[in-house]
Amino acid sequence: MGSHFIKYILVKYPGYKVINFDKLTYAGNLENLREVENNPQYKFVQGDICDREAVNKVVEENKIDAIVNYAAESHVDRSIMDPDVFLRTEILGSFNLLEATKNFNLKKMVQVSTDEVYGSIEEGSFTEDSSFSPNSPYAAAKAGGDHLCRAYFVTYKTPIVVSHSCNFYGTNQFPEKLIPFFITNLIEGKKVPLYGDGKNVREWIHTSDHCRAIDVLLHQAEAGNVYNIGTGKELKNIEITKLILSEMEMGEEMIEPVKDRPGHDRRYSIDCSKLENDFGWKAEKDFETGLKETIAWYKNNPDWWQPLKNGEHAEYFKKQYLERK
Ligand code: TDX
Repeated sequence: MGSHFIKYILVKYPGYKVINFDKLTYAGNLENLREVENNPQYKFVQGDICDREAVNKVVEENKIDAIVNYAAESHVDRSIMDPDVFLRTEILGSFNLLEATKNFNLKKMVQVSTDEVYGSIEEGSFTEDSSFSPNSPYAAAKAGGDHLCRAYFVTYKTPIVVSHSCNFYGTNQFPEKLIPFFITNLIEGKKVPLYGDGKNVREWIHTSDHCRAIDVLLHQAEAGNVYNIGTGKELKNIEITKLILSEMEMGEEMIEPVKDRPGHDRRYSIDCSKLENDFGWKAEKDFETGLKETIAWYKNNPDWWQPLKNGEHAEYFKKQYLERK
């Protein structure tokens, strides 16, 4: 998601200098930024937000005036297998960025967070005033980082805005998340493992709409505010699976019902009227169109995802598969 935002900002604000500070974990990929690597307004610095000194150095040396925190370990299944790195990145990493924002008097920090911190909701939608009730180690770690953001604003008036977004989809997404995982499995002729009864509900936003929302928060939102970023486009996993199958002209025999994810949240839903009322922001990308484009991108770019799925990460996918059998 961070690479989409960098490309978006460089086009929209040609005078801005963008520093991409990235640890390049398994999910980071400089290929995604190949088209801007020679742009004089863009610079890549490899580093970890958990490393306080490295964060301070990059902020000071580049006279950074704003931070957008896209850095996260983001995959729920991995957080169930191995939560340690999630806690460090989401909590300690956010803490280091908040410290830098405070100590170097930055103008703004935008925390990119998730609707998962609110937990599961059977009916209705969470607002920005809903309390946190995270259910996975990933969600609890994100909630920890977000609580720190709140505390820094209340205690130090650190200029922080927190965003809670629904599920992203689009191109260049590591092929472990539901949509790219299912698309790439089907391209490879493999079945798609649907957890539990397949009726868990998620709300979906295209990467382009998310970029527009973060742009608004970075430039217009008042410090101390929290905003939900959603689309209202709620779908059961089985519905998405059928849409993908139909677009790829394949049948439902490709669905493999598997054991449920432990602690699997039933439904996420957020009310994002605050974002619309304050700034007139609305999602623009129609889900069916965005999904078609995403499928076409994965079909046309096997060189991007095949090495990720079948190379050094093959072990992860195998382990996941065995867990769910
Ligand atoms: O193989 C699968 N089968 C399946 O049924 C996978 C990978 C997922 N699922 C289900 C689980 C979820 O109900 O699909 C749904 C979506 O799963 P993920 O893509 O893993 O996303 P989710 O668990 O909803 O979390 C995501 O949304 C919030 C992101 O991974 C987070 O980073 C984000 O903050």
